[in-house]
Amino acid sequence: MEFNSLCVLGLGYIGLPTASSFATQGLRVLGVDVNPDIVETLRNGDVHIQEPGLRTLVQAAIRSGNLRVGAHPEPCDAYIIAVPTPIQEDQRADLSFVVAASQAITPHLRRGSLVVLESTSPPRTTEGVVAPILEKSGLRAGTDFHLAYSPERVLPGQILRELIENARVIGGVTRTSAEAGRDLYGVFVKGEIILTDATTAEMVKLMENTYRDVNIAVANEFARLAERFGVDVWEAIELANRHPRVSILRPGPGVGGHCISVDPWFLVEAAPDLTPLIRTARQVNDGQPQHVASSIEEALRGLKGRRLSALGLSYKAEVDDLRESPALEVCRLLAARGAALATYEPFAPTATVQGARTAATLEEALRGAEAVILLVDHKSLRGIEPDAAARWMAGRFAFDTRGVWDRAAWKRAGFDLHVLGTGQRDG
Ligand code: SAJ
Repeated sequence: MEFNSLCVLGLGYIGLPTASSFATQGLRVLGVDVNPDIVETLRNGDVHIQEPGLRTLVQAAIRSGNLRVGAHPEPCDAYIIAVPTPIQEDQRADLSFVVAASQAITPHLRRGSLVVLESTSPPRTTEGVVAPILEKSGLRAGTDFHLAYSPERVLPGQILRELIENARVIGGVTRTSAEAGRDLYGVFVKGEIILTDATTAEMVKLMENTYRDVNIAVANEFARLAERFGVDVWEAIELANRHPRVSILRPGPGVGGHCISVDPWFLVEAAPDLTPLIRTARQVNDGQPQHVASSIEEALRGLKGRRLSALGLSYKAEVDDLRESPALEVCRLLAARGAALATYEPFAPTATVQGARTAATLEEALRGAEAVILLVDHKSLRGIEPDAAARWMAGRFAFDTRGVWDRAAWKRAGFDLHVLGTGQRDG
């Protein structure tokens, strides 16, 4: 099949780079977003998301004349739905954006059109939620129009490269629908394109992120065990990973972001009776900020009025994204327990935490502090000079939740350095 026009609904982390990539390959693309601020920003040649290389790509797409942005879809050969599927208070997926996007496409649907859902969704969403809405057009999915699910699998911070190079799974409600999807993504994807059915493709996405969440949960539990038994978990993991069939991930202050901390719940919601392990892994990772805050409180023998400096607020290194960030949660807990906290996030210098002071520079964050806590392993924070920290700070307590600081150097500078997952052995 050949596609000349495409409408991408949702211009976020996935929709915007996807729309731009198609446009720079010559397709006529309409990017649609319900948020008028996003449409306005893009029309003004600006980009609302920080991601390496994205600004250049979007500007090239707009300059080429192939990428337009607007608030409503128009008749096109193909439609990609890339809207958020947030999690509600009760840990169930909020599909209202997927529903609204499907409803917006329905009046424009024609015989032979292709619709692809990319948003991470519970199993059977494509067949059970999207298809019935689109079929209100009077056309039948898989017979009159093509319908497929294709999960995005790109890593924030490396989106542009991974969008092109990663293998892409396309699951159709029929084989012909999957093939239509392959013809569309083949325009810019260089990785392998693998065809399957829609529900398998939905499961693949959820399984990938759940596997990672469970692996991190076991690493966090190993860290707690190591603390109790006087072991250094970082050394133990490194040694265990020498085994040819073992690959343990890294412990830390918890799991954040809008994917791994959310997606496993979609499986728990779909089948609570079958998912005790997945649920427990989520609870272990969600409990990690609490564990870190309590470890700091214990090591400092109390938090009330203590002047602490927390470094890093984003959900992981080298991104400005604060969604579901465990670092933020640790800060909230420390502030709530009475610490006089200063925070510093180099990728989002104006980000605030209730009850804490926002520092614009590292020096401002550290000046006069009794204790420094590393929450995110940004390159610039990993490489902090302990001697400089010692000059600015009033106290000599340091806590590394990422296992990255050079222990000998911090000790040489006079610090009492505590590292998550390392227990003290008596004697
Ligand atoms: N983390 C650890 N220990 C580790 C690895 C990560 O504590 O060893 C923490 C991070 O600090 C962060 C969280 O886990 O808080 C998630 O970070 P991440 O880098 O593992 O993943 P995301 O959420 O940025 O991106 C994931 C990726 N999925 C997988 O690697 C299976 C990406 O490929 C997906 O496209 C993305 O989710 C998504 O959109 O679903």
